Amino acid sequence: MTETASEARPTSAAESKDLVETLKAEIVRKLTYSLGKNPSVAQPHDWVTAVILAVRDHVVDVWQRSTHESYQTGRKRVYYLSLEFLIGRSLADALNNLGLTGPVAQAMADLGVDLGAIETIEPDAALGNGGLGRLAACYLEAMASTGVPALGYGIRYDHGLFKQRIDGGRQVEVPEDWLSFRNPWEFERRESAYQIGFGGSVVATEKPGEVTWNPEEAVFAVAYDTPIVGWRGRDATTLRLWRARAMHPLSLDAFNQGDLVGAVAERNRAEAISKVLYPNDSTPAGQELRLRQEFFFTSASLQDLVRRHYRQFGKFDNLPDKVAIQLNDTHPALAVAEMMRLLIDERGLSWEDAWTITSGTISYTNHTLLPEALETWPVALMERLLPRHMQIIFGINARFLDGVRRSAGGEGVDLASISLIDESHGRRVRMAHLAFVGSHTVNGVSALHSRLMQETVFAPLHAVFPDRITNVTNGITPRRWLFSANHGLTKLLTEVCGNGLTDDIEQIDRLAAHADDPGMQERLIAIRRDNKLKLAKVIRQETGVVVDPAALFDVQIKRIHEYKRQLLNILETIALYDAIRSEPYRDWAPRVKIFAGKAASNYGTAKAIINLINDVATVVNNDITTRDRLKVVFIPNYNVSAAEIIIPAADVSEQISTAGLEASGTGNMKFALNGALTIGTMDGANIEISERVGLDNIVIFGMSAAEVEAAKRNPRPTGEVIATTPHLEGVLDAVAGGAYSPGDRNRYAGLVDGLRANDWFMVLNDFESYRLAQRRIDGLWANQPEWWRMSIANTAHCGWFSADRAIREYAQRIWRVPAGFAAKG
Ligand code: 26V
Repeated sequence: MTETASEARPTSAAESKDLVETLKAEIVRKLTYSLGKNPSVAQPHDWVTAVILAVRDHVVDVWQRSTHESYQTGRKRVYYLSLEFLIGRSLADALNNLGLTGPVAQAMADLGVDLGAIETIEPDAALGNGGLGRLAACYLEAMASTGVPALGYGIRYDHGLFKQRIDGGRQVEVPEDWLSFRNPWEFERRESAYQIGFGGSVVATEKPGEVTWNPEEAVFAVAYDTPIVGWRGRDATTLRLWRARAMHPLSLDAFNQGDLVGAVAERNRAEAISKVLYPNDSTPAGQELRLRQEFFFTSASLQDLVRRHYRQFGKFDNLPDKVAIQLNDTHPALAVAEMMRLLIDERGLSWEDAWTITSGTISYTNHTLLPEALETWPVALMERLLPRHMQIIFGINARFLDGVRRSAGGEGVDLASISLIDESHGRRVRMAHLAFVGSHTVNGVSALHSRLMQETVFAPLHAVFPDRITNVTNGITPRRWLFSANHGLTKLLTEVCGNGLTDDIEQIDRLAAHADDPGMQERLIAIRRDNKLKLAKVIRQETGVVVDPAALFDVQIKRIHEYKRQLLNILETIALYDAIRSEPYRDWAPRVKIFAGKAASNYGTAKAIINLINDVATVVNNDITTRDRLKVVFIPNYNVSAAEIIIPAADVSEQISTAGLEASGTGNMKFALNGALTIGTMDGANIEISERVGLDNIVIFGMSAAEVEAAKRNPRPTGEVIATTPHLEGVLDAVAGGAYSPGDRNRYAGLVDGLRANDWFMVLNDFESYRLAQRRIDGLWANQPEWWRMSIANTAHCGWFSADRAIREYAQRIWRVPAGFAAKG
């Protein structure tokens, strides 16, 4: 293989001086000729853009070589279809992977600019809501790092996830505008545009059995490509995002009649498709625009890959050998019907051949079992918007149900439960069933989640296809979440575990031998302290609250959701506050309770929880009795960049979802890898973390998934739970009575009434167990050598949660594509 960017990194001082000079020249060239700015008048924003453009050239070198190579060798390629990619900033990651962090910083310093100070100008690309979108971003980077040829397909939203401001303790949503300064990473591909149809009718052609779909409306999907470079610049993947453009930007008829609004109506309607990301995690919006988004990007992506394949091979029967399509949740589930349509209607294949190819190519990842989160679309809406696809779905369903009925034991099967159409709620298409039936493999994202898929939501389908569901536990990229985010720890780790660590993160287990070494512990304490000082500065800037870096930093950062139980955390915080006030002279372990996260704008309960956290913060932070022992902060506008600062500074990681409801979690992995101790339930990937770090290195509490199930079937009266749980009544009464909202005493009456009426998420049931677990944490914190022994065990045993490992599992067991690079680089 040819020498690549980071392998070509300088070995001598002279070479590195040359490199810095070259980079300086490249950056100044971009500033001058691409931005038209003279260095003497360039603003920080111009400098960042110039650096990105210069670095992008290095990425492009890698990208073109690897794309060319995979094309030449005809290797199988992975197409990752995802409505969300939560990328965050890209510069630091790209520099890090190219081995250019130091040289570029030096080049900028020579030019009189502090790179660290201006990097934060790059906007966060927030084209995702949370875990599902961040996972897609980690996987694109990990595919580039493990040498799996891949393309990620999604939508280039003009506006990503809203920005969050906290105003008087309440969340206010502000539109996000990441493209306002253009996006220097992307390449617009005007030549790669596809027509996407909607509505209209299906008519028979003169050939018997053949039909054509005549859409009434069509929009263009225009491609924008961003290269994602992998570790050591050995390979790169492509993120191809689609933008909707009108076929006719202006109606001249309307214009000539003076109807200026009507003249751009078609354009507005078309371009609405890629206007904004749905903040879709309170309830699926169920709106037509969302369905249009889903079909828009699915169709564009499939047309693109089908065309590319045909151009290269001139046939379709080998599609499953050359193409693996991964559906990131059901959002692209229409791929099953669209692939059938493309192969049958546009390429003339038979139904049977098209089905063999479609189901041999597609696989599907499920990311949640919450019944209210499973997508369904009204048949009537589908018939109106996608009449041909609805026909195809009926066709798939009829053949599927028929096949089951005729199979051995088929008479006993409850066909209504496996049907793609839910007839009990006014005829709706079950997108998860469609994805399941149209895929060769379906996976969950943690061991527990995959097992629950088999036992609950997909049990009837699992009985028909017992080999289809498998598990691939999620992973995170160690490049961003350890090497980039935590320089101090990375330096120590490479010293202790060897330089090979950065190529094979699982070598991190060599740290385990040093768990009891006081010298090692001292160094880790110093690193954590530095990270906490940085975070304390951010907290002060963002909230005005001064926190002591010597205190225990206890962190819960994630989307605000009842099942994630921020409410349990804040209620226990109140109990702790009461306890400190009633025994002010006890030596309480000083704590800072740190929260961050966004609530969907239409999710009232989640917003009330944010409000409560802020109200509790106001009371606690102004109370002189608890001043040195307890602080509560809510950091506004949680995003990827905030996570990169917060996680390396955490002592405790809160992973306290109601067991059975968090499919995996990935924040839990990032914290543990950075050495935080987890307080968590036996849920999602927490279980696998506990298995790897050992039960004596994690603080587990609460009901198991099975216990939650049993309690839901046979609920204990909440009055009884409250009466038998110490401190709980007092805490609830205080919140409900307005002790934390003196200006509006009724503010939380509804929230507390809700809990008393129905403790669906087991907040009351798990309260005491959680409180005791927190007091166990206090005890551990008091014994610092023990604490740091545990912390070391967490870092040492979490290398397995690398996205590289996850990608290798997908590559071997689902995609059947060889990873280009072995574990060691
Ligand atoms: C959607 C909805 C909509 C209805 C109400 C409840 C609800 C809850 C969650 C969602 C989002 C579902 C998709 C998702 O983001 N799942 C997350 O995927 C991560 C990556 O696999 C995983 O780590 C998280 O546990 C899982 O919640």
